[in-house]
Amino acid sequence: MSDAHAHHFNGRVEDRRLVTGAGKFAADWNLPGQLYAGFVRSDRAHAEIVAVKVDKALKHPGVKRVYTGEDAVRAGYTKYFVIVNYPGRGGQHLIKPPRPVLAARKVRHVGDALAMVIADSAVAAQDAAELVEIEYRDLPAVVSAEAALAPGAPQLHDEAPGNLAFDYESGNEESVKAAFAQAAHVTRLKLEVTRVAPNPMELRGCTVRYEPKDGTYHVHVCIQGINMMRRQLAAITDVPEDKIVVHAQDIGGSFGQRSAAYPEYCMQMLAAKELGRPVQWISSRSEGFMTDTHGRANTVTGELALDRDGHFLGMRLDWIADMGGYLSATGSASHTRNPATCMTGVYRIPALYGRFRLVFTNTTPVAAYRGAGRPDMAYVMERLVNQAAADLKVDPAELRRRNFIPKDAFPYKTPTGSTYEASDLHGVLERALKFADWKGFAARRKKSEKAGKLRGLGIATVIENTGAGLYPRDQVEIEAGANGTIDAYTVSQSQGQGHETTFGMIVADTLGVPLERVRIRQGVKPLFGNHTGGSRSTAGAGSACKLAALKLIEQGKSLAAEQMEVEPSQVDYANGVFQARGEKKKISLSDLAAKKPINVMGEGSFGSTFPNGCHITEVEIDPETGVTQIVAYHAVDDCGNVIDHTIVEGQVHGAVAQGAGQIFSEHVVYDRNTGQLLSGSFMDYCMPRAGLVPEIHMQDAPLPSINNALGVKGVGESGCTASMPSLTNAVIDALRPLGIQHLDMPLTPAKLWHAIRSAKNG
Ligand code: MCN
Repeated sequence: MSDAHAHHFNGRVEDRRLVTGAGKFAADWNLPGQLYAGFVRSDRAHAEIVAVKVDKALKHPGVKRVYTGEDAVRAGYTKYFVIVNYPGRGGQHLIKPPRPVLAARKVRHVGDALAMVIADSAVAAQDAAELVEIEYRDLPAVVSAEAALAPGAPQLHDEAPGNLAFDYESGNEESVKAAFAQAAHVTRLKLEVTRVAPNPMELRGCTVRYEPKDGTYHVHVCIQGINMMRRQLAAITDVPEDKIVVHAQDIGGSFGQRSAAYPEYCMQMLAAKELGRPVQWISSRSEGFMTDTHGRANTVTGELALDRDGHFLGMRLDWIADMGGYLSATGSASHTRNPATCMTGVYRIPALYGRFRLVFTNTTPVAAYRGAGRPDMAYVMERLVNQAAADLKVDPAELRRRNFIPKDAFPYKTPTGSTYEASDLHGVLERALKFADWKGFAARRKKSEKAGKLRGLGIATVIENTGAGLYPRDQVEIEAGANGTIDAYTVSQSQGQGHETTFGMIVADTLGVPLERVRIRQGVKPLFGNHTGGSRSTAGAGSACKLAALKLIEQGKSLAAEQMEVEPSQVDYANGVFQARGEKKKISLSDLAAKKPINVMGEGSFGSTFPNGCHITEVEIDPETGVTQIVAYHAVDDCGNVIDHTIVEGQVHGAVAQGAGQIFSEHVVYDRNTGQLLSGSFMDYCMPRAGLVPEIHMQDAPLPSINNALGVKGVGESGCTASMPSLTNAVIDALRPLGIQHLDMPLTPAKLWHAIRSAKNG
C-alpha cells in the first residue's frame, strides 16, 4: 500500500501538529473556573491509617475542600473492573479485594493516595496536601512476590489469604509429567522478568467537568480509547456509561499504562459534581513513578524436556506474577491468559503446562506493558531454547529448525488452546541468518577477541497473538461532507502509533483519493469498538476503515445512479469519481457529498493475528568495565501486509529500544525491608539513551493474515518480544566461555563486571 503514496508522503500526517507544539494533551484541557486537585500520598509501604487530620490543610489559603478515604467509601467507590472473566485452577475465581479510590483503612504501597485537597491553584493544593496530618500504625512490608507467598509473610488484604489473588493454569499437567519421564535431557532456568516503569513522555493528567443539566461527567484525560476508560469509570462510580463523556486528542505515549481508570479520576468526578466546578489534576514525574502502573514483574521457573535428538517433548512453567498492592484492569489477564496463549512459542511441543500465580505485594500495581505478558513468555522460551542448545552443544539456530512448527501444520492448534494462523518460520529464520551473516560470526568474534572484547551472538524466534479485544466488534464511521472532506471516526486512540497516517492511507487508498482529503477523528463519536492496545488497532479499526470506505463507494453508487438517472449496477467508481458505464455522465464523490453528507458505518469482528519474527543481535562486552555495546541488530518480521513501512520501522525501533532498556538498565527497585521505592526518579531509574541501540536493520517478511480485511498482523509490540531474549542470549553467549550460564536483567556494567571477575577468579 505504501507504494501508492510514496510520491507524496512526507512523514506522518500528525507530525506537523505534534512537533510545532500544536498538539493537545491532557494538561492542555483547561476549563473555565477550574479548581485543582492535589493528593496526599502514603510515605510508607504498608500501614494502617489511624487518623487523618485535615483542619490545618483546610485553613490554607485557596483550599475549598479536603476529601479522605471515608468520602470514597461513602460514595461507594470501592469496586473496579478487571478483564479476567475466566476461572483458575479447580474453578476458583480471581480474588478482587475492594479498593476505595482513596485508601481508607490501610495503605498498601508508597504513593497510595489517601486524601485529596481541592484548591484554587495547583500550588495551593500541593502545599495544603503537605499540611494533612496522618497517623499511621506501621505494618511490615513485603515487596517481592516470592516472599509474599512464603508462610508468615505480611498479609495485604483480608480477602486474599497468603496474598494470592489468582491461581491459574494452562495446558495439561499429567502429559507434561509423562513427557519429562521420557526425557533424555532437561534444561531448567529460573528467570526474572524485572519490574519496569513505562514512563511515557506525557505526564498523567485529568480534568473533570460535571454538567448538572443532564447529569453528565466530561472527563478530559490521557487514554488508549474512550470506551475502555468509560467502562472502567462506570464500574467504579456506578455512573451509567452514557453519562460519562471522555475527551482526548493527543496522547504522549502509553505503552499500556494509560488504559487504566486511575483512582484519582474518580475522586475528581466526585469533587467536580459536589463543588460545581471543573477539577484538574496533572501528575508530577515522581507521582508517576509511584502510581502509574508498572510493567512485567514476573519470576518464572521454566523446564524444557528434550529427547536424545534435541526434539522438545514438554515444557513446564511455574510463573509468579507480582501484581503490586491492588489489581489493575489489565494486569491479571496480561500475566495469565496472554502468556498462556503463546506458551508454545514457535515450536511444536506436545506437552505444555503452566501454573500462573498472581500475588499481592506492597508495591505499585502492575498492568499491561508493551507486549503484556507475551515478551515475558518469549523471553522464558527463548532463554530456555538457547540454554538447551548450549547444554546439548547444538547450534541454537539448528535446534530451532528441528523444533519449529512446520509450514504444513498450520493452522496450528497449540496445546494451550490457541490456533496459530499460517507462519513461515523456517523461511523467516533462514532469511534472518543470511541477513545477519550468522556464519561469519566466528571471524567477527576472533576480531573482537584481539581487541580484548567478549563478543556474543544472540537469536530469538518469536510469535505472539495480537488482536484479542474487549469488544467483539469494531466500528468505524465515515462521513463524506461538503468541500470534499472525508472524516473517518474511530474509537481507537493513537498514543504515538501514527494512526492518522496509516488509517488515513487505508481510507484514501480504498477510495482512490489523496491522503490529504482524509481526516481520522478519534473518540469524538460514541461508536462500538476497542481501544488501542494489544497491537490490534490496524487489524480491528483499520479493517473497519476499509470496510467503511467500501461501503461509502457502494452507497455513493446508488446516490450517483439517482443523479445520473441510471441503474446503480451501471455505475463504476474510481479515484473519487462515479461514472455511468458506457456513457459520458459522471459525478464526483465530493459533488455528491456537497448535496448531502454521506454517512456509512463499517464494522466487523476480527480475529487474533500472529505476527512472528527472528531478531539476531551481536554484542561486545568490555571485560574491564562490564559495559556492553550492541554492535549489530538484524530483524526480520512478518507483520502481514504492511500499510506503511516507515511507521512499521518506527514501531519496531521504539519497541526494540524499550526491550533493550529493560535488558540493560531499567529497573524498579524497592527496599526489601522498608518497601521504599529506591528508583523513583530519572536519577536512579535509567531509561535507554539514544546510543544504546545502533542502527536496526529490518526486513519485512509479509505473509498476509486471513483474519482481517487488510491481511495485516499487529506490529506495535513485536520489537519488545523479540529484542529482550535476543539481546540476553547475545550477552550470555559472550560470557559462556567463562562458564556463565545465566544472569538476570538488567545486565548493567556493574553486574557484568562482577560476574566476569568472579568467573575469572574461579
Ligand atoms: N502498521 C502497519 N502495517 C502493519 C501493522 C501495523 O503499517 N502490518 C502500523 C499501524 O497502522 C499503526 C502502527 O503500525 O500505525 C501500529 O499498529 P498495530 O500493530 O495495529 O498496533 P496499535 O496501533 O494497536 O498500537 C498498539 C501498540 C501497543 S499495544 C503498544 S503498548 C504501543 C505500541 O503500539 N504503545 C506505543 N506502539 C507505541 N508507539 C508509540 N509511539 N507510543 C506508544 O505508547
